[in-house]
Amino acid sequence: MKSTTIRNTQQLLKLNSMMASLLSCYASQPIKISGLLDYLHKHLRVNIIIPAVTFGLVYFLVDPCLYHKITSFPQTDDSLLLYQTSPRSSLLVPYSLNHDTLLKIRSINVRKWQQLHQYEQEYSEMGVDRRNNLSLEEFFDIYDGKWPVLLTDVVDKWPAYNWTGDFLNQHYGQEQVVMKAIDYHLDAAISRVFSDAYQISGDPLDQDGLTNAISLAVPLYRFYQNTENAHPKSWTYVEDELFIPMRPELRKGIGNTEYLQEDFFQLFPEDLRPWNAMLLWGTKYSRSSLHMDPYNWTGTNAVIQGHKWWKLYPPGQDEYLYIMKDRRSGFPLNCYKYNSVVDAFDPDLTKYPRFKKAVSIVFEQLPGEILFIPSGWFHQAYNSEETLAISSQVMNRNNYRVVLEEILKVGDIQRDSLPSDIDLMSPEQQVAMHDIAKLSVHQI
Ligand SMILES: O=C(O)CCC(=O)C(=O)O
Repeated sequence: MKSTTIRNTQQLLKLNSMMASLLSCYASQPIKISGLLDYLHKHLRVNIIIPAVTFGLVYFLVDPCLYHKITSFPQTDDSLLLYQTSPRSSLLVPYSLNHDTLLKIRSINVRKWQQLHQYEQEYSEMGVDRRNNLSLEEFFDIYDGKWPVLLTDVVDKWPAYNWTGDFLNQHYGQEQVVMKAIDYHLDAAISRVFSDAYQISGDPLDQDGLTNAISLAVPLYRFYQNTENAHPKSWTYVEDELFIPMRPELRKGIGNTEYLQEDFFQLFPEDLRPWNAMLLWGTKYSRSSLHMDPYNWTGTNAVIQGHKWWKLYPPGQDEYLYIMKDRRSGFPLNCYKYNSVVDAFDPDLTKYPRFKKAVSIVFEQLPGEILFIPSGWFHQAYNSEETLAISSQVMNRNNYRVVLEEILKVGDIQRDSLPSDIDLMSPEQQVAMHDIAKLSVHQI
């Protein structure tokens, strides 16, 4: 037999992809090794035995079930997309996200992309990359579900990019919004200005790590009039999940982007889909709580105006983050929410000493940029000036398993009511087979 070595990247990658298919087949059906080798030999026209075995070993050493090639998705030219779901992660048993595994997948994909590019592409390992013109394939391989990224050429195409405070105030000034108000000293301007507002959350309290936080319903113009009065210990933040979704003319202002097009939440009946355009309009010094998103989805945050600072905590640090237990999100399906009692931008280290050990990546987000936050990452945003932004989320090939687990955790859908062959189905079928519609609507 003529022995040839693998000469170029394309061959290598093709073999890579075949090995991935082989592994996914391995999980579900017996393999006839001799037939398989004939097949590979015919198609690659090289002696693939040694490299194939080497690759097989490497894959098994990294993680025997890292790769699952899901054929039901549209494939790119060379069918190289590898997905991070595992054929052996049965929906019939609890699942937890493994950040180390995801980093291994990422680093293998980084090598692939470094080979594909003729130049050296640096991917950040301690910070966040700013990217434009990013292909969908590179997005799924390197970032989605694995590492945060800022995209700089998405938001500027949305009509919403032209929204201003004046525009919102002019058209919606009289409409009620949900607004968080913080007043550390209670005697500051804020408690006087909003003393007649409808209070949603009861007495001021230390809420989600923020001292003396109250949640109010106020006409938008009241917030707008008061934006200049912010103080480091006294500020306001419109955080309204429903304001945009309830106004189709505003909802339309948020353009489609290819990175969010695959969204399995759209398979849910409309009344069970999480609202997906949260209005975030905050004064200087305002901030979110430190939290991980409900459903553990991939979160997005598009800054229209202003600047945000972020602290993002890679998964696996729960012991340092002082996470509140048994809190529910209030979204349809009412999945758990995961909020910390620590304000990462002003932590009380005497009260929460373990927080010192938490490692985060810190960066600034500029107007016109959209941030993608992977499942499992705790995060907190701080508006260093008055800032207008919209957050959203997606459930796709890279996080659907994690999101389904969150839905199962709530317990409205019993795991043992799932069909026994659910693991053999495509992700879309699995999501639909949860039959969120029938199983939960009756019980909510
Ligand atoms: O911009 C912010 O305040 C953070 C919003 C956020 O983290 C979210 O919507 O999950």
